[in-house]
Amino acid sequence: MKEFDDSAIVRNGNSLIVAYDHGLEHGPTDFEPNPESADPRHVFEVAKHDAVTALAVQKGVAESYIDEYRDQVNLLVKLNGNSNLSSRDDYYSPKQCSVKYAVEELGAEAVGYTMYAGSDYEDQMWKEFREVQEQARKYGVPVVMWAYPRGNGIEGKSEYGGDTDPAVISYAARLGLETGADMVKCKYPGSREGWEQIEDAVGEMKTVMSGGSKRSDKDFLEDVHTTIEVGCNGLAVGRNVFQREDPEELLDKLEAVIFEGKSPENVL
Ligand code: FBP
Repeated sequence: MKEFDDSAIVRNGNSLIVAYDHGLEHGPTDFEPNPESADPRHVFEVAKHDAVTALAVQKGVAESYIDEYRDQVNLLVKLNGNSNLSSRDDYYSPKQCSVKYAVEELGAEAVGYTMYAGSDYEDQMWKEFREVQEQARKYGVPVVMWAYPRGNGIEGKSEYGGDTDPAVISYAARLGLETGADMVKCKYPGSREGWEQIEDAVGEMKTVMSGGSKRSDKDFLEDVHTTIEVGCNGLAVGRNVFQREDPEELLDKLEAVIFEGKSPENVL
């Protein structure tokens, strides 16, 4: 495949991915703070912002809207997903779309896959991911792993420090390197040292911070800037963008922090 740095979803080594798969992952409740965000067209319009290097959506949303936005939005098709309605004995995110379909039919520039390392279903997900990664190489598109350590294998252990435990997050990130991801998307572990631990584990592989629930511009930009300072390659963000009534304003600030290396104090 062509070098990841030359791919459409990277600019000057970094990425700002707007994630909009929440209708599947969390349901319409995530659209309540800003009801117009329930309309995918609204988020495609937001993703036209210069700062955004890709929009991550599930295949159905891509099918319905991408033709209209192809020239202005780089498509990242999220290949698997898991609703809040299901009741399983452990975390599993079933695959809904093949790489072939994403690339040939939808024109995806990149693909994404959630890996719940630590789940009892981990083996099944590795098998799916292996197919995804090898097909992605065949088609020359980068693979972003949503690296989410969750499940019975870790959550019951006495040494587990919760979902911001840097030891567990960096292990999950390392699995992305080991299995051939081009980029891992990780939850912020709560500190600069925590993100350094992630960077120490992943070699040259790219990392992006996962946005999380909506917080103030200041708090959000400080976390983003902290990660960028220690080697992170950007952000994959959903709620902090589409739950705002004026997402363009935040995207302007994120552009300055992620691509121009500015500090939050300089942009707020
Ligand atoms: P946010 O920035 O809103 O956290 O979105 C990133 C993301 O990974 C989405 O792609 C996904 O829908 C959601 O978070 C999953 O969050 P969680 O599994 O923590 O509920």
